[in-house]
Amino acid sequence: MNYFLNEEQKMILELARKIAQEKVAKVAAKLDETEEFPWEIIKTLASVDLMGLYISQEYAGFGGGIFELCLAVEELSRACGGVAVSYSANALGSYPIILFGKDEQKKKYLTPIAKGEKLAAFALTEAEAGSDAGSIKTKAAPSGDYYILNGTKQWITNGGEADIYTVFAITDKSRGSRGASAFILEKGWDGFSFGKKEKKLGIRCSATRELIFEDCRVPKENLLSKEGMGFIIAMKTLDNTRPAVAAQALGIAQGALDEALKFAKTRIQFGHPITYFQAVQHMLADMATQIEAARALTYSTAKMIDQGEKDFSKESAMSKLFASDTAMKVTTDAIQIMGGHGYMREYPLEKKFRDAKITQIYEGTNQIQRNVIALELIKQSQKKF
Ligand code: COS
Repeated sequence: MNYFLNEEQKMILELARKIAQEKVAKVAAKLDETEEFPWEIIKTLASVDLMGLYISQEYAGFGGGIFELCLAVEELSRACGGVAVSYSANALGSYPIILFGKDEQKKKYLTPIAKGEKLAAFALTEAEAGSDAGSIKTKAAPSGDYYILNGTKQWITNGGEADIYTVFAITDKSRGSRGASAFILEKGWDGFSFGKKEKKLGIRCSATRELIFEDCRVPKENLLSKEGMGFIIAMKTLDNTRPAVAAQALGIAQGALDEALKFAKTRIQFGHPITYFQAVQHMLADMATQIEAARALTYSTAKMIDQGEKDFSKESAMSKLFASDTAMKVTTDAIQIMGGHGYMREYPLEKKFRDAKITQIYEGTNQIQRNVIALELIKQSQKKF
């Protein structure tokens, strides 16, 4: 399929592909085993200016958007889903500032992120606030020139590794989700510490930790937008970044198809490579078709966002839903084609299968995506008729 990339987009794709093939693929299995954060790769990405792809040139970024981010995430993910999410969680942490930051906040925080000097993270989830993001309990109480934060965030990607955190906390309990506010926090501040690194099924080299706030003093100038805007900031951020999860899923699926096809062409059974058999051919055909459909949906959504469309919650949720379900299906079938080989850790497929699962869960489970799609569908149909 030709997506008519411009020269800059072709360059981004080729650069990300080269790094994925030459640097990431070689260490993916080792990083999975050691669960070591991929700092070397992040430094390489920074050295070729890929860390600030979606940040405006005014703040030292490349000036691209979600589409460019998706191109890079997809390529990295073809080689390793864990590396890809460490890269894209940086965007997730940056987007509240990109969308709602004041100029001084953007200058101070986006510039080092764009240069790859600092890494960002997004902290919304809590032990009792996963799908129900409106029920967070972390509190931010005003006190002079500061807010005092108390509470714990759970399962924060890039937690402990990142320097800059966009954190959501309640400033007015009586207003429900409308009482939430968003803040920018820095690693190292008094009263801000981290829990242990979680052990995960997949994306193992990425860091997932608790963030613990104990009377953490946050300067008032680090409030994003206004008090009470936190939930909207979180929702708008997720609308923007869900296509990047779709791109991660797409990359995992494409990587799995690449492996299965390579194997099937050389695996001889009953006197033929197994690509000779229609049962295998049909599985390969379905995998390729689903991947291309997911890519078309994801790229169209990313372009819709970058073109400045106002309303894209539905399309964003659709991309994430369809691409992540595709990744799960394709990695399952890729293992089936490779049989026992696919199941063995000697081959990269079992890791891709483990990495795929999280894409159906984070940045909103696929059940939440279906809720978002259905509600938007109903809302839009009421507007039309
Ligand atoms: N953009 C802008 N505003 C939005 C919005 C969006 N995408 N989604 C909701 N809002 C607004 C609503 O319009 C409503 O505004 P008012 O207070 O003015 O009426 C407010 O936010 C509350 O919306 P709603 O009542 O729909 O919120 P719910 O508590 O029912 O939650 C879901 C809605 C389930 C969609 C939300 O909690 C969600 O996305 N959950 C998943 C969270 C998630 O992705 N977690 C992963 C964290 S990052 S790994």
